[in-house]
Amino acid sequence: MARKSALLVVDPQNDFCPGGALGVPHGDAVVPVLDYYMEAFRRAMLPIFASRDWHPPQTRHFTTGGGQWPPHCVQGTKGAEFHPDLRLPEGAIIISKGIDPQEDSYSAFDGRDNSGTPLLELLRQRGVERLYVGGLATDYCVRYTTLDALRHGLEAWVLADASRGVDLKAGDSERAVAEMRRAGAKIATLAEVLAELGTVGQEGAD
Ligand code: VGL
Repeated sequence: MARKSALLVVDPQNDFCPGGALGVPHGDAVVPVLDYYMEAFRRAMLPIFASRDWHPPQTRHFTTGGGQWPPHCVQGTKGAEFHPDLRLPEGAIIISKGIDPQEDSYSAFDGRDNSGTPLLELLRQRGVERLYVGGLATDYCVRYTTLDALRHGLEAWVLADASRGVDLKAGDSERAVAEMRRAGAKIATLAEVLAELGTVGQEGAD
């Protein structure tokens, strides 16, 4: 049996791109790469999820509520919209997180689709065993999401060429990658993933 795969693009939102409220250096560089990945998963007819930070105006996550971050990705604002070059295929499932004003919700596994179903349940419903994760930011949402995926027994692949980090402290992203690897994640780039997708349906044939 082929391992059922899904793609999760994490928080490719205006506020995490240069010029945004919490701009990740070169964060916008992930967008065209994520577009390639999404096109490949669409062609392979595999599920595609896109998470977004979707905060209320007041939350403990923001400096204004005693938290660590300047206000960003407030529901309904331009900053919370996906980057305009992100080409979400039809059928892609949007996962909103950070809605609870008491929670940081870095992980997409804290998020739900628009009918309120949690990400893990959506993955289980689709029989997903392997999750490919890329986006913003390597050292926060990609990291927490990947570690949660592993904790829930999924195989997790981090898309190195489609992720960028905040790097509040120099080296944070490298440390995050090392931590995810130690926890069991694989690190991959587009060429490797395309090769894997090419084998979908053929694995275990021999
Ligand atoms: C994120 C910092 C604060 C992220 C979210 O999406 O990685 N980082 N909130």
